[in-house]
Order: sequence, then C-alpha cells, then structure tokens
Amino acid sequence: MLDGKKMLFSGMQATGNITLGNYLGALKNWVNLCDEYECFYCVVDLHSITVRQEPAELRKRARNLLMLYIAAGIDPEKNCLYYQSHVSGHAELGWILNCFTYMGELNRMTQFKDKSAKHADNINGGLYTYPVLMAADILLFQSDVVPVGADQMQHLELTRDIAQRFNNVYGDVFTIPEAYVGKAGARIMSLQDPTKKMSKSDENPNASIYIMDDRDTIIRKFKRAVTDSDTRIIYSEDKPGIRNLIDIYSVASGKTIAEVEKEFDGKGYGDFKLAVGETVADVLEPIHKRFDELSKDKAYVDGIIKANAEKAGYIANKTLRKVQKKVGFPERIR
Ligand code: ATP
Ligand code: LTN
Repeated sequence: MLDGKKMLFSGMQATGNITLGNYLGALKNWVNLCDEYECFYCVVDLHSITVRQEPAELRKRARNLLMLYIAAGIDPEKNCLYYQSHVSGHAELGWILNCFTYMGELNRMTQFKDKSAKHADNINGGLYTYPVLMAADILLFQSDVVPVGADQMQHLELTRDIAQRFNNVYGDVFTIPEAYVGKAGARIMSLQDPTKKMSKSDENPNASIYIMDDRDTIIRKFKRAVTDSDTRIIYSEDKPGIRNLIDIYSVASGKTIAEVEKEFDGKGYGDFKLAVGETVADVLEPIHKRFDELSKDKAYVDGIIKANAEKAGYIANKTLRKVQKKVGFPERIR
C-alpha cells in the first residue's frame, strides 16, 4: 500500500515495434488504473537483452516506449514510468529469487520454449531465468495487481508460487499478486495467421499493426488480413480470422460483439475490413500526435525519467533491504 492505495506493476519489453496487440491487450487498459492503484509501469530493458540487441537501437526503442506510455494517455505525474535498468534492485532481487525457483518450474514455461525455438543460436541463461526476473519486478513493488495479456498468465502463476515459497520460509515478506487480464483485447491474433498471437517479433510486417503505422498502412494491412471461407460477419470459434477482426473492432470502437454483428449484417468482408482499418487509425491518430510532441520536448521527458527512477528506486529498496535481511546478508554499516 502507498498513500492508502493498492500497488500495481506492469512492464513491456523494448524489443521491436509496439503492436496493436500490445496496445489493446495492455497499454490501453493501463491508462485509467491510477485512480484506484499506485501504478508502476516499467520499460523492461533487462529482459530485452535476453535476445541480442543493437545497443543504439535498444536505447532508442526504450526511450520511444517510455514516450509511448505517455502518448497512450498514462499521466507521468500520477503513474511511475521508468526504466528497469535504472533501478538495480530488479537484478538484485532477481538473483535471490533464482535461488528459490526450481529448474523443473522454468522448464515448463511456454514462452521459454517458443523463444528458444526462435533463437536457437542463442539459448542463454537469461532467457531461461527471464520469468524469475519478472517475478522480482512484481514482488519488489509488493504489487497487488499485475495487468497483462493472457500470454503472461503462466509467468504470473510462477511469481505467486515463488512468493508463497519465500513467505513460507521467512514470514510475510511479499504480497501475493493477482493477474488482471482485461476482458476485451487480451489476445489479439496475427493478421496473417489468426491462430498465432500478434507479436512484435513476427518477421512478417503484414501480420501486425504497429502503433506507429500510418493510416494508409493500417487500412492496407487490414484489407490483406487472412479471413475464412465465409462472407458473413459472425463471431464464431471456427472462424478465427473474422473473429479476430471483430474483437479488434469491438475494443477499438467500444461496441459489443452483438452490436458489431448487427452493424455489419448483410455486408461483406470488404466493407467490414475497411471499417476496422479506419476505426483503428482513428484510435491511433491522437497517440501519434502526442508522441511527436514528446519527441520534441527532450527536457520534459528527461525530467520524468529522472524523477520516476528515483521514486521507483526508493520503493524498491525498501523491499530489497527487507529481503536481504531475511535471507541472512550482513547488515550495512553506516
Ligand atoms: P515479443 O514478440 O517480443 O515476444 P510481445 O509482442 O509478446 O513481444 P511483450 O513485450 O512480451 O510483447 O508484451 C507486452 C504486453 O503486451 C504484455 O502484457 C502482453 O501480455 C501484451 N500482449 C502482447 N501481445 C499481445 C496480443 N497479441 N494480444 C494482447 N496482448 C498482448
Ligand atoms: N514478461 C512480460 C514483460 C514483463 C512484465 C514484467 C509484465 C516483464 N516484467 C512484470 C508484467 C509485470 C512480457 O513479455 N510481456
């Protein structure tokens, strides 16, 4: 608790270009949570180097992501937006929690299996212990809730298990966090293969809408989206292509699935795809504008980075010191 509010933590990797999946599944849901929670939104750059990164590119992407958080509507005065690498407690707690995590648990992580297959030439220890660092992120802030897309549920479960295990040995040190998965948009699928999630690391640029795509590109990509062999706009389990587009349109427009089906009753895929494209472009337009303004205001963004890293560092240290004491590290001499 901080100032009477429950704690909330989430993060995104600064790898690749942020997609519509990241926006609808995560970012968009983050915007209004600060009324109810004390929110920490991190750019998880330590996680990013589990796959090879070009240093200048990583630096640029990390800053762009932090600006995108703000451009998407997260108020940096009311939320703590910072880089994971600016708060050393993440890595320090990560190490300690590694010693409370079993290899059997890590072997079961599906994201590790997927990423190892994708990066077969670089299956490093960081990729393997990635979920433990994520647990450290969450537990460092005594988080009550963690808003994530559905793909992160397994990591959240592991975090809870690690926290519980630690608490069983040392008493109530960590708050046991709950996942908060938004009702809509939790799993946006690829436009080229609707059985796969839309992912920023997808090699085919037509599979994803990137948040920074311009209107024409967005409309073109939706026009080319793979759909099923039917012509009606109906939400159905066995029509994953059109179901995904209905999901996207529904979250972007704020209409229910039934309203969308009704609106396009008797119309064809062509009309529908155009409407989805236009609606998504309308949603993203103000974000582009705000992002451009922020890009030009270096001093403002630098000020946020500095102040928020200090705030996050202060809170993180409180948990870290407690944990260090519990496990038996010698006290600091002042
Ligand atoms: P990568 O392709 O590099 O693995 P990613 O696109 O899966 O990345 P992350 O940085 O791992 O993105 O995720 C950031 C947030 O976006 C997480 O909360 C995640 O659950 C959410 N998210 C990612 N992809 C989707 C998607 N297709 N639909 C809904 N939410 C998503
Ligand atoms: N693993 C997450 C990103 C992430 C995260 C976190 C999300 C790192 N640390 C803490 C929530 C809380 C991902 O790949 N999307």
